[in-house]
Amino acid sequence: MKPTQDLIEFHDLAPPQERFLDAVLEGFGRPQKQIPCKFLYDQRGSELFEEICELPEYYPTRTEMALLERYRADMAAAIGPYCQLIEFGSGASRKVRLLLDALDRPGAYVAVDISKVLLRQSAVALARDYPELDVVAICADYTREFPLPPPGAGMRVAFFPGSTIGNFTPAEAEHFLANCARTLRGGGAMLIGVDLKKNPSVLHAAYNDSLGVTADFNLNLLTRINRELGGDFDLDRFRHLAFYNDARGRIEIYIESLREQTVAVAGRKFHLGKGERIHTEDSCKYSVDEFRSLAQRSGFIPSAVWVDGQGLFSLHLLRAR
Ligand code: AVI
Repeated sequence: MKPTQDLIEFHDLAPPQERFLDAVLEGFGRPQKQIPCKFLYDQRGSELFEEICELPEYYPTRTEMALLERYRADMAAAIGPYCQLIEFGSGASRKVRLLLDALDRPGAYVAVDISKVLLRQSAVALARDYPELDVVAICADYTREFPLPPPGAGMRVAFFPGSTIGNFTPAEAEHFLANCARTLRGGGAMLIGVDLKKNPSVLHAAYNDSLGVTADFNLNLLTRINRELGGDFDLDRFRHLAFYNDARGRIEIYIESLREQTVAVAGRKFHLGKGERIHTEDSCKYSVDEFRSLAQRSGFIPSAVWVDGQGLFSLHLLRAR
């Protein structure tokens, strides 16, 4: 068996970490208190998110997997042989295997993720299972520009599943897609998973699951502040709040204070009124046409789109101009 270091090419391009403390102090200083959603994903938060993906109410993961399984031959036909597949936020590199199994002699897989340990483990495991594939792992923040290996003989394809694009504001999404379109220009394409607008009761259930896993995922931010920033949040004095904002087409997620209270973070005191909310995440939902327009504005030519029979989730193939 090849030694691990010979199986993959690894590049550490991780930016100096934005300090959690700075983000919390800055966010708590705003009229609408907020914490950027990327801080939800510490070790425990990532584990809880994996649990969310298995919940009966959380349809996106299984619906997207089913779409990939059902239509991957069409996707592979549109992509052609020897492609270079670049996955943003590759995590455990699970979904990409469905695609790799259908592709015609894929040339290279470039996994990009900010979580170094998971990235390396998953890339090595994948390289062992796909010995013909060149596997490159890049530890980077994919929302910023970073160098990629040169394209190969086939199409360069960016893979961005999971509707993570929904956690960006529409303006951020357009900016991110425009950067991708630039990277992929000259014949490249993007395959991206996008959660669809639907009956709000389905969305409400997906973000307010009956086991309370999403609540734990959200409130874990306070546990993280207590542990890492010397916070004194009493979790019993807060609750998870998630609802669909119809006008803005998004699920909004907050931590709500159940009473008037003062909390400390790194020796600084903050007042919270009863019912006051800390904004922790948005999850934007798009109709197929809305997303195609967004992609077009970003420099892509929308090509095929695959949607499940219940109209829950979409996978778009976008061609770069
Ligand atoms: C990662 N992201 C696509 C998830 C979503 O559905 O917006 C994050 C999430 N937050 C609560 N549940 C899931």
